[in-house]
Amino acid sequence: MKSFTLTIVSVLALFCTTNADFPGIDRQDMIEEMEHYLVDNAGTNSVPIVSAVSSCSNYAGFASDPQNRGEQTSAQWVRFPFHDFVTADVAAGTGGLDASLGFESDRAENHGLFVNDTMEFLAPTMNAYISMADQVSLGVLVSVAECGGNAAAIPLRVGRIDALAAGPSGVPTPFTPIGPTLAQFAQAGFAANETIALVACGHSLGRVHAVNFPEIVGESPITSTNLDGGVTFDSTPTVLDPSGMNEYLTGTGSGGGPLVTTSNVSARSDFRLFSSDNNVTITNLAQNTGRICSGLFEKMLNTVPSTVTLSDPITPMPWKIVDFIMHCSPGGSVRIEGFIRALWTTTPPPNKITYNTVTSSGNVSRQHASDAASGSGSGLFGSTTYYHFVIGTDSPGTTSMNFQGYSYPIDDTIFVLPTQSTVKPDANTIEVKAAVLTSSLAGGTMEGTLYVPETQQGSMAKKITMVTVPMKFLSTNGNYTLFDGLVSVSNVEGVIAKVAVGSLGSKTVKTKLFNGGI
Ligand code: HEM
Ligand SMILES: *[C@@H]1O[C@H](CO)[C@@H](O)[C@H](O)[C@H]1NC(C)=O
Ligand SMILES: *[C@@H]1O[C@H](CO)[C@@H](O)[C@H](O)[C@H]1NC(C)=O
Ligand SMILES: *[C@@H]1O[C@H](CO)[C@@H](O)[C@H](O)[C@H]1NC(C)=O
Ligand SMILES: *[C@@H]1O[C@H](CO)[C@@H](O)[C@H](O)[C@H]1NC(C)=O
Ligand SMILES: *[C@@H]1O[C@H](CO)[C@@H](O)[C@H](O)[C@H]1NC(C)=O
Ligand SMILES: CC(=O)N[C@H]1CO[C@H](CO)[C@@H](O)[C@@H]1O
Repeated sequence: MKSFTLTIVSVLALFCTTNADFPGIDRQDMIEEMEHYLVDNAGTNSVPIVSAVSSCSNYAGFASDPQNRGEQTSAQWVRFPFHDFVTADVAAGTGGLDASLGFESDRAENHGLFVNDTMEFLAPTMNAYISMADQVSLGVLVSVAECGGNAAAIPLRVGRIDALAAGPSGVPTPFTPIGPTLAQFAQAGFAANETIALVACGHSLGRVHAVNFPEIVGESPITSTNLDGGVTFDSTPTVLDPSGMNEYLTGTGSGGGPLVTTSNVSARSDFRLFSSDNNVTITNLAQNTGRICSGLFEKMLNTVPSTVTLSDPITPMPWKIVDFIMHCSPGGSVRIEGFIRALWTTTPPPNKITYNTVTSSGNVSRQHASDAASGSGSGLFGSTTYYHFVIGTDSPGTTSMNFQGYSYPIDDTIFVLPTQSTVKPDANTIEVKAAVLTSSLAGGTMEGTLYVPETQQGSMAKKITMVTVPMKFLSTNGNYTLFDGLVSVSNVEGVIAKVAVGSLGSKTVKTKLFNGGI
């Protein structure tokens, strides 16, 4: 009994001290997923996130009559992390960017469409590799990039963990006096001058809406082409630039916007902040807007609970493998298949890519050629070209595929068989087939895991649930033993699968690569 308790405790300790990503999900896969979202913006294999803020004035939210709403997605995406992170207590190591705001949309301090518009838009693209909070960070980066800034200005990291419940309240409002406002930001790690600058950076984009704050801007801004009655902070609400700061300092244009000029003096929170140090910070910020705003946005996005370990910054990969799948024939021969992605700016890559495979004993295969280029895309970091490949491997024992100086690790000891596995969206079932080397099975048995994004109460963000797939013996194929398992799930979209025999785990695979997968 005693040793049983000790075992449980040490297993828990292991989970807590390593990192708190989902057990069984590799950091490298999280990094490559974020890289994909960052690079693949349009065309083949693209992710519809950058398009939501392209152009910067676009509204991709869910309110009716969107063209006449007076809303702007890039502004919503920059406002979201402020309301999410500012209740952090950095000394205690709690709170920060964790998407807890998704549960807090009904609080008066978070009034507006921005919380649920952001959560609803980003929910379909979250999965066990990429949390909602990581997507919120990406949202700020792409908004900056599309609103006059630079996509490389904010180094993007992954590893944020989503909260599963609301956090504390305390977001400053326009009526909050300056003392408590600065105290709240200080608790979240921002000095007074950083607070002034961060607020001014945020308020370079977007509007105060009459439907949210009639006591600040009145109701006259509401018209048939501005249904929410948006009043801009400055004369360039779709550019992250110093115009609002200069208009405040010189009394021109919007004069710094509604939170400076409103007749309701108690709601002049921007005026109180900007003037609190004799305009020193705002004057300096107007000279270096891009650099200072990017740095402060980065600090905001990287304010995370002490349980989170963020990755190194994501860098676009000139070469990578996507949608990698493995096959095992009845006789036990193994084939690998997938796409090579080239990322380039000026010189187009060749029409075919040559590659080889390498075994653990150092045997190098002859050079193979991919199929001809079959897809292309574009994005913030350049153009992409895709090449399908499929080849038999010297298995068991193949450990990598190599081309253009890039090496992709392969594990032919235990692997999911996507083209023999099936998703039935109507029945909400997923059938997983997988192979393991009989010598590695060593009389044991296989277990599968699905990482399923599920809807949850109180937030439009999804939560990832790990579903166990009981696996049964299916067949012996040469050196391999195949297993098969079927489970019901609450949702079949964005699911990731993995199999394991004891501590020997396979690579994870998106079930969109299965038959019928979405
Ligand atoms: C004392 C701190 C702050 C106060 C009192 C405040 C207050 C407000 C208010 C009242 C609005 C109007 C919202 C609406 O009607 O839709 C607004 C909009 C906005 N705020 Fe702040 N804010 C503060 C700090 C920040 C910070 C730190 C950021 C980001 C770094 C930020 C980014 C934005 C953006 C982008 C908008 C425009 C939203 C849109 O057009 O949908 N704010 N803010
Ligand atoms: C805030 O003040 C510190 C210390 O003087 C300075 O190093 C920093 O650059 C200032 N930041 C901003 C945004 O003004
Ligand atoms: C300012 O707004 C507050 C909150 O709505 C309201 O109580 C107050 O009467 C307003 N003051 C003026 C002068 O309009
Ligand atoms: C700061 O600038 C504002 C706007 O120009 C002005 O009203 C205010 O008097 C200035 N405050 C100080 C202390 O310079
Ligand atoms: C290495 O490759 C050669 C030629 O393809 C083959 O004959 C040999 O069996 C391989 N050795 C191992 C250890 O796989
Ligand atoms: C946002 O969505 C959540 C979850 O569906 C819901 O509980 C909440 O009331 C919504 N908030 C607003 C302001 O509509
Ligand atoms: C690693 C492994 O189990 N290899 C075996 C594959 O099958 C051949 C033929 O049965 C065996 O000789 C290998 O040892």
